[in-house]
Amino acid sequence: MAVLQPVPTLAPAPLRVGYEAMPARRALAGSDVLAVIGFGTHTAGDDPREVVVPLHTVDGSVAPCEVWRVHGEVRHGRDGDVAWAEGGGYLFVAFCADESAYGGPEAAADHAYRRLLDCVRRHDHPHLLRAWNYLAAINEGEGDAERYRRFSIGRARGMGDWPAARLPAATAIGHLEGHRGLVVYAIAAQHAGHPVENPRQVSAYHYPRQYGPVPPSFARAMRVDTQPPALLISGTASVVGHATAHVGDAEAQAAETLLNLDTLVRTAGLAERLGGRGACLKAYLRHRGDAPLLRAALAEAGVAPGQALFLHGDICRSELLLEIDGSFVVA
Ligand code: 3EB
Repeated sequence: MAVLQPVPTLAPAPLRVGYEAMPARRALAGSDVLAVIGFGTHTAGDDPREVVVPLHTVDGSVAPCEVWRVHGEVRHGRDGDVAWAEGGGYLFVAFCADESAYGGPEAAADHAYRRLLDCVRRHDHPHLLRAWNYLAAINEGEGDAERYRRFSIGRARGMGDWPAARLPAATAIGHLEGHRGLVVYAIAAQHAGHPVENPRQVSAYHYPRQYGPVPPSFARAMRVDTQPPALLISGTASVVGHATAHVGDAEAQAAETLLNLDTLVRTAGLAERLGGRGACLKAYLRHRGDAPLLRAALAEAGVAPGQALFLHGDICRSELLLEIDGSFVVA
């Protein structure tokens, strides 16, 4: 009887990310560049790999670009209202639009996710690793009418029957601009990542009814088993179980958030310390005045100043004063 030989599977090459203090057009010159994320209110150029997130740094300084690189040549293009870039086993997809054209955050998120997932499937990179969502006035509206909840309902509808076990790590933050620009972008891969949940927290996709009619669609983190491995960490805040901890106390929220981040990194089996090699974090603050205490807490956790970008934005629960996402941690 013939012995079946195992089919050799090509190990995916690592995805790299870092903050680079240069104009986007210079960063885009690299043929290995999958995406360049800028922060501010300037308009993006024509390159489909560039996205501008309408958030300012807490001190008003010019933000560096967040540059994502792969091993290999990147091809890019546009498919109607979705921008895409593909290379090295990864796919970047982005949707940026004025949500008013869809009548609000719910319909806009529904449309954005439908279009982005269509693109992910068409490009044969079916494993969604990480998604970022930025919308205006995220806490406006009471109860289930809150804009974040409407966004979350639309996102869930747009994702259709996407299984909970395959949800990406994600961030959802409110911007403070007058316009109703919705920015959604994501990274997908040919190879599956491994979702990581936080044992200190209820999985967001199991949140009880009190947080909205549909639970938010995201995993706490996504481990990518490249050599070296990587961890894409969702927006992480002062949530214990499913409750907001330390309402009104930014310092205690910072400590709880760092404990949640540390728990995720350890649960994923990666780095010893949060500020290890390759950490690239974004700290979002509802009040700019809380930046010094968060900087001090991050320094204490071993995060170097250049590894964290501090942005002024609203968190999706009005009692949350700050949130941190760890774009990447390499063991
Ligand atoms: C939380 O832990 C905070 O809706 O995509 C964090 C990260 C949060 C992502 C999302 C929401 C989202 O529940 C909120």
